[in-house]
Amino acid sequence: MTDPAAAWLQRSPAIAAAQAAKRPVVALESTIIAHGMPYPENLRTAREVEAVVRDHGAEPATIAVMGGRIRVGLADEDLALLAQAKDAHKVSRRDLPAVLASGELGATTVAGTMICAALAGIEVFVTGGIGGVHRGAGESFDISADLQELARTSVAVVCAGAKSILDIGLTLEYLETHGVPVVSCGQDNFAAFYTRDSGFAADRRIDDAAAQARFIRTKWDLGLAGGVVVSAPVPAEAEMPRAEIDALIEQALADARSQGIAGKAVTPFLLARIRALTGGRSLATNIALVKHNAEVGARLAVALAR
Ligand code: PSU
Ligand code: MN
Repeated sequence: MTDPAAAWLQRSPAIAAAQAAKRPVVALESTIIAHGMPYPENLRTAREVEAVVRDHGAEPATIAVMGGRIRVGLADEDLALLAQAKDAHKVSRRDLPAVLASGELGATTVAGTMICAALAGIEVFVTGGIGGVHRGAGESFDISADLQELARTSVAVVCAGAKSILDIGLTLEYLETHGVPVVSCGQDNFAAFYTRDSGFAADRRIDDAAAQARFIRTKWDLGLAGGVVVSAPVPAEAEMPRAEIDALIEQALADARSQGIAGKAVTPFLLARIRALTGGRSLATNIALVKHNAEVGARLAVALAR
């Protein structure tokens, strides 16, 4: 039996070679490039993050939907195209078949990238922050599809926690309900993206990559499908002051409400608004944390490949 999904996947030569040699590979998302950061910082960051993964012994596979294929591993000109595209779809589970079938350009979210990584046999994925339960979700029902994906798709997701544009407590409750372990690396508490400490404990602290790999392999050996969240706090020197960022997040949330922003537009709107309100300082923090996550993720991929 041939796998019908294989026809939709296209690996770069570097990724095909790495996988044939059983070398470690780290998946990277593309929504952060197309919708999460402005040009040209997005392109520079995408290149730098790939370099960090390579420097730590793994092959980076940035994932996007291009020309009717799930592209696993992008050439530099593809990264440049994505970074400047005005018309890239934001591709989560719901959007993937339509964007693929139509041949349009798609940037994959955490959920979308997890699906594609799993199809391509990649176990580790590095991002900035995961989506979660939005504040006020009791009314809006706005819960990121990232959480459902973590519940079902077996990929380890390295992130700097979740932003406090979200309800972090409810996000952790949701992950617990769905059996998704949250491992913290370097501290006891779950990280809060722009700041190191969310004030909420992770399930477990595991600093060492080999021990993280042993834990994750055990979960999957037992047939417990689904992801694992690996939270790594932003490096202290790049952290934003908590009181300042919290106030700006409140303002961004109020702006989203008054402008009637809904659905998949909410997260990109809030990111852009926070960037403007911080005069770009949130972007520097964002870049620093993604690069740090790339290091943590590459070490984990190396350990899992042993
Ligand atoms: N958080 C960030 N930067 C991002 C995202 C989240 O700090 O770019 C993106 C990720 O791709 C994530 C998506 O999967 O936003 C979540 O969107 P939503 O809330 O619509 O599910
Ligand atoms: Mn949403």
